[in-house]
Amino acid sequence: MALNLRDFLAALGDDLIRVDDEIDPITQAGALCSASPRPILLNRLTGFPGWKLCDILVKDRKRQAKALGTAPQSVVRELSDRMFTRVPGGSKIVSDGPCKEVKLLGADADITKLPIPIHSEGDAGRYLGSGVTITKDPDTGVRNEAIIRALVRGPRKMGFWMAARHNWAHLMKYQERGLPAPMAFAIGLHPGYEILANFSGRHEGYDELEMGAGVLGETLELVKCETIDLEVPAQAEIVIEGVVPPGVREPEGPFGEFTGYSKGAEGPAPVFEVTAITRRRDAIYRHMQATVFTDHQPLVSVPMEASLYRRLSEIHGRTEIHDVYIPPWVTMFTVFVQMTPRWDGQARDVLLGVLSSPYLHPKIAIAVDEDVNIYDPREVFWAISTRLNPEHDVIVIPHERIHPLDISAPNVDRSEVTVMRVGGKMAIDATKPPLWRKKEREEFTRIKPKGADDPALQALLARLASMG
Ligand SMILES: [Mn+2]
Repeated sequence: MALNLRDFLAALGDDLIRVDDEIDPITQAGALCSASPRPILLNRLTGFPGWKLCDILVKDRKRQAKALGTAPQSVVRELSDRMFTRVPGGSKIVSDGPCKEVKLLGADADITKLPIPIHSEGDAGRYLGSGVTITKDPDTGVRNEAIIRALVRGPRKMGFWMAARHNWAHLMKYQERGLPAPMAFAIGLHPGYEILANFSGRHEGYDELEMGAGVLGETLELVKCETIDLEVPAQAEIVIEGVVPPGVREPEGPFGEFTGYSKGAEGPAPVFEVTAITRRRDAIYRHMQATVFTDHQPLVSVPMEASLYRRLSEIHGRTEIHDVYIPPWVTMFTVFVQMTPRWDGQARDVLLGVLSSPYLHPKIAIAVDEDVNIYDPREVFWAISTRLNPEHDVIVIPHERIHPLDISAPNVDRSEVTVMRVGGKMAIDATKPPLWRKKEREEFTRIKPKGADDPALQALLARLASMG
């Protein structure tokens, strides 16, 4: 049974918010998806008869767990284990698939006929922000995936900004040879694949979708594109095929991003020329609203949390890391680590590990102990307030490379490669004294209100907790 978007939506049951009112996807979907607390499906789209649009599939741990087939409290550990032990999953080329039910070639391949929304006020236009972007290394034949932003510039033309370094390296190889680079956008996959598409670490000999197949425990079915030399997931709702002509640059942006701002990356950018659209007959448009507190942050932060979990666990040979959390409300720039430090300096080294990883996002790293709930910001601020001595426990590191969309630091170069920002990073060690300082650590044992463990009070305590 091949995993796909529509089966995932069906399995959500009443968890899925179904909107039957007629909605203009271009001008109204952005606000609705942004406000939706859980998965949403727009059933009637003005100007796009027969189409549906969905979003907000993996915003919180509960739905991430559903996408990955695990429990909410073990998303990070389980994903980390599967990503690095089951890799790579199998893939096979099949001759046909659901994404080929409708084939639109030449002038019929008109992307303006897809219900692609304007995400935010002030955006340069309609943006495809949900396409799993597929390229191939012309030397090794290994594909790469990432999710990028692409501006609809006409029926068969998009402009795009690409921070994804592996895809970019592929495009540059074609450009150096003066050749158009084949590229495809696969829209509407099972969200487990969408999460893995955002993995940024090294993968040699396999791509992110095959990594996803390993994580999800299935064999990925791929079909060949109609007009370019590339393979795409057979179960996709929609596939846009095309080429990136070498050396062509045109203005792109502004585009409201996951940071809550629309500035930071606009400028000359490559273009994508559409050669074909293939899709399911009753295709569902998977949107990823790119504003704050949407799917946009967890789609990137979940593989980042899992990668960091593994990376940090290896510091000093073995470090007891319990969980890693990058809340959607910190725009991926702050990372919470729950750990038990054994030795002096261990928490600091873990924090430095957070700040120097395959990912450029982490700017602020905060470590707390196992008795602090990292999913409750009040708990984290309690730990910072009571366990932190700022003259010893805060490290500010100057002159680091930071995320291209972090406009708090200056853009030092808008080169061919990417926006280059250089700024500070900060490590905050809010852990207790380490295990080997037993006596000092004990002083930080949290007090419990009298009666907290009294069996006779448990029902009443639960009732009070539920009333908060
Ligand atoms: Mn990659």
